[in-house]
Amino acid sequence: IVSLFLLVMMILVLAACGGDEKSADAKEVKTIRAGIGLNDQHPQFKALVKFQEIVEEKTEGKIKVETYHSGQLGDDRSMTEALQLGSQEVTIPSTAPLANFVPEFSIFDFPFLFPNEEVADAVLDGEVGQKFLDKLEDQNLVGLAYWENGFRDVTNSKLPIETAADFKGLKLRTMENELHLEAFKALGANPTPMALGELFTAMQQGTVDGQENPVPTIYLQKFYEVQDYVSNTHHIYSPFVFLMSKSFFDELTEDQQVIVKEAAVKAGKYERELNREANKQNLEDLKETGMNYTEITPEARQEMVDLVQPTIDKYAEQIGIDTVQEVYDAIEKATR
Ligand code: TF8
Repeated sequence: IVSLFLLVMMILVLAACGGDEKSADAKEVKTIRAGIGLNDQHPQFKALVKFQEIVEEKTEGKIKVETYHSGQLGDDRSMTEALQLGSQEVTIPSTAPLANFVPEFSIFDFPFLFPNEEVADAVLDGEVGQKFLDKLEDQNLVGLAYWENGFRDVTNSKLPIETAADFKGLKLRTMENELHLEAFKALGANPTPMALGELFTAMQQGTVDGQENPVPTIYLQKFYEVQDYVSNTHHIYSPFVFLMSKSFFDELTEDQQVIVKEAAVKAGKYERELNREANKQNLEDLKETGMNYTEITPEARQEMVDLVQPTIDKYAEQIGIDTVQEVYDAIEKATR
């Protein structure tokens, strides 16, 4: 009887230990709540579903991904804060609101920085891009990949914008980012920062005359219902950053960390592809809605470049000339 008792005890102790802690962790199912501001028609959401598929398949269901769109969990800024607190696991903001957490991210929002998407890909996916992602760790955030929001174009309800002079006095919504605010002041506009979720109503009620966003957003968020004019200013290339809460990331096993990282990169490649198709398709769609489309001449664009240059210089100094030069060098190298 004593030996039977010992045997039972041994089995119980072994069962309670269940091997080392890591494999105990691996048995439990973890849930990623992933939220974005745009709606479920946008390439960003379609690619988030791709991320979900890859992660759930590769982890054999050990990590579950719940997807939320249209700001159901909040806007870029509040969701990023939720990641810091560990009450949400994933969000994919533009770099502009992220600059409120890591100021250096403002550099990617320098007007007219990237000449085209391919150069942006090379710089962001390269060593320089990674250096910026590393800066997020101090903020309890992990940057897993760059996705694409894209080149931003101006829309409004007052007049076709052809030259810089047309910005004069225009009430323009900007993202919550100081550099954006100052750049539009330099162009002569009257900018107001606001979260994306408030924007449609603000345009509808005339609180603002216009806004600026990439074409897929203008079309898919139905801004054409309250805006008459769109110009291809392409004034800023807006990257997205795929963010994960660092406290959540640290709880994953090493294998799982590799899986989420690779899934974010792979889904990001897919997102960029979809987004570039959407850029072309949705511009045609916008014209079909009856929106008035204006192409900016090279001369008019150069005038805009000259007007925002002092703002760029000011922020370049704040960020640090060496850091800025590194980005400029990487752009030059990728452009050659
Ligand atoms: C903006 C941005 C947004 C995105 C989205 C909320 O204008 O371009 O559309 O950051 O994730 O606020």
